[in-house]
Amino acid sequence: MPYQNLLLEQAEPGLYLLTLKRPQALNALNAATLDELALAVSQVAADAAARVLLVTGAGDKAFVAGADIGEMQQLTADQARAFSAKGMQVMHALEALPVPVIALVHGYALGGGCELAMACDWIIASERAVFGQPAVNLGIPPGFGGTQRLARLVGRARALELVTTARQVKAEEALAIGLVTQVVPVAELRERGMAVARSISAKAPVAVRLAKQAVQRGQDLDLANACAYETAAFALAFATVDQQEGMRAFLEKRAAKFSGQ
Ligand code: CO8
Repeated sequence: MPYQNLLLEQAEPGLYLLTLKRPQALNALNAATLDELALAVSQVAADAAARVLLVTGAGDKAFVAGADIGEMQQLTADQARAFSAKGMQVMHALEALPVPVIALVHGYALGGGCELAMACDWIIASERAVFGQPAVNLGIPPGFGGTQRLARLVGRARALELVTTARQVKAEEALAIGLVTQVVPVAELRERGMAVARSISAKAPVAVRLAKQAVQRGQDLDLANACAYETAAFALAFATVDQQEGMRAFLEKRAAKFSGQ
């Protein structure tokens, strides 16, 4: 699939790597990039053999430096609503992918870039990563889900502090507040992401998908219904060949060979 503003490759079978690539604007998200992102996400969604998606930014300076300010400047309120809705749709689609999605953030992840990273299932950051929601500096609030996903990740008070002050957060603080799950040296970021992706792809694929769904759906439910959802997912796994294989392999003291069935 020919993309202008991103690269979608299978680094290894089932392991997709999506790289945002608009060097002239530090990979900022314009409407065309959001359209391509939507297409790329649907391409991964359509591949039953997909196991993990890694999302990163090209160049050494930025993951994504936000929504494209040049493009946003002239928007009317109606156009701004449509632009926000388009961004929201892409973030939802990314989040709804059945496989784990991991953001690899090596530089600036600001505004829409931070929102994109937060729409991934988790974030691995390099020591040079910088996060922030600077939209209020531009006279707007966040518009791609930042107010909501940030609050869910780091809590209401911290989210409010960050979106109202536009304060930037470096990698170590991002780790301390739960915005990222680990911080690694810059040179190791991609390999660390690949290592995590390989470890996931060695597990039973249906179980991984069921686990992701249960965590995600459960967050929007009360505890009793969320646990009922988990029970349903757990039961479903017992209809798979891989459940038989996984347990048999344990009892036979050998490594499991999962087929995805
Ligand atoms: N949009 C467009 N162009 C950008 C953006 C951006 N977000 N960020 C950087 N660029 C461009 C710069 O204009 C510059 O272009 P040029 O070389 O032609 O002058 C080039 O990228 C390099 O940037 P800098 O020279 O500024 O690089 P520095 O290393 O000096 O600074 C920073 C790097 C700190 C990342 C700086 O570029 C910066 O502050 N960028 C803007 C960050 C920002 O405010 N992002 C948030 C935007 S708001 C948002 O994302 C809300 C999303 C929801 C919107 C919904 C709308 C309806």
